[in-house]
Amino acid sequence: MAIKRDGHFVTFGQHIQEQQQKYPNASGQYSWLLSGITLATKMIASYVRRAGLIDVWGEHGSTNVQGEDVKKLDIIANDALKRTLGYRGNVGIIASEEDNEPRVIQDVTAEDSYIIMFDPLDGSSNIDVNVSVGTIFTIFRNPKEIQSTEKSVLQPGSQQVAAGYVLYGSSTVMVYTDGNGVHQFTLDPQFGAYLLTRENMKMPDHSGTYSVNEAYLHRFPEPYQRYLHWSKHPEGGGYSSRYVGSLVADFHRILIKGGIFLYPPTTEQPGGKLRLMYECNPLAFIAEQAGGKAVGAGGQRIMDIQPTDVHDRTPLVIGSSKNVEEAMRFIQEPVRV
Ligand code: AFP
Repeated sequence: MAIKRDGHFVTFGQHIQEQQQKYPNASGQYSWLLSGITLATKMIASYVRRAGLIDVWGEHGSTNVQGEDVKKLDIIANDALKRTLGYRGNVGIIASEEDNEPRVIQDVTAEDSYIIMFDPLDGSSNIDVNVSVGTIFTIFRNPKEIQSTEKSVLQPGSQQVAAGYVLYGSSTVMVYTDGNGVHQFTLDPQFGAYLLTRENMKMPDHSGTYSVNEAYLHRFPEPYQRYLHWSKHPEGGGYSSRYVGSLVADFHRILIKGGIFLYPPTTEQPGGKLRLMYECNPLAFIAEQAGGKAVGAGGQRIMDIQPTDVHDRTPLVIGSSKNVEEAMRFIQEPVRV
């Protein structure tokens, strides 16, 4: 149910304004930027909802910088975000998982200028079979000193100002944090607004569910194999498993019900598959704000990893704090394959 305050729904915009009132010097520029994200994700949601009726299923016929086949909806989602954010005066740099290079929108060095990074449509191989997909975004401050684009963008996740995702699922929900807790907003298609539906979300600290592409078990380093064997064995964890294959959907379930998601190193991709900056950092920020944990190779905190390239990848273990700690007892040297 949408949460009411003084008998009224709380829109995402109102929530941001309430937050900003805590900072008397806030210029309002930040909420202007966020309105670009909400507008773009409403546009994407409207396409997702009509998939099958309009021509958005299938391949676009190109491959992206990651060498993956690009779907028509990937392009639509990427364009929607770049268009809406490109016109926001306070956006300095935009970096998209789908694009080769970050794009400098304007050379802004003012204090309230931002770098936005996004995965426009995560899980896009699930679109054609009507399974949930999502948009993930993260926001950094543009460093005031004039630097190269690369240097400005390559900030560790601990520097994130805010992060969030939109899950186009049974309803469209946006989960957001700016370091003051995690809040969920649900898109009301009648009002055309995101309304507050969960406040100060906390992840259960343990659950008996793990999420991993277990078909790749033989490609994982041995400690991961041992952990997964223990997890399902009746004399070990005795856990159940769920795997959607859209990170946002798998993570959202864990945020609400608890559990653990793993994308380990594999023999083919010893550095992991998931992108540090577009996928792992934003979800790590949300997980930690909700009381969970997110670690990469060797158990390093995801948000402490210094990126060397905007398209860096990392192994990921994320979820309820006790589940992640439990997994880490098995996974001592995860990069050895
Ligand atoms: P796509 O966007 O190509 O569908 O990839 C989705 C994803 O990046 C992430 O959302 C999933 O968790 C992960 O890849 C699934 O990867 P596997 O298909 O290798 O399990």
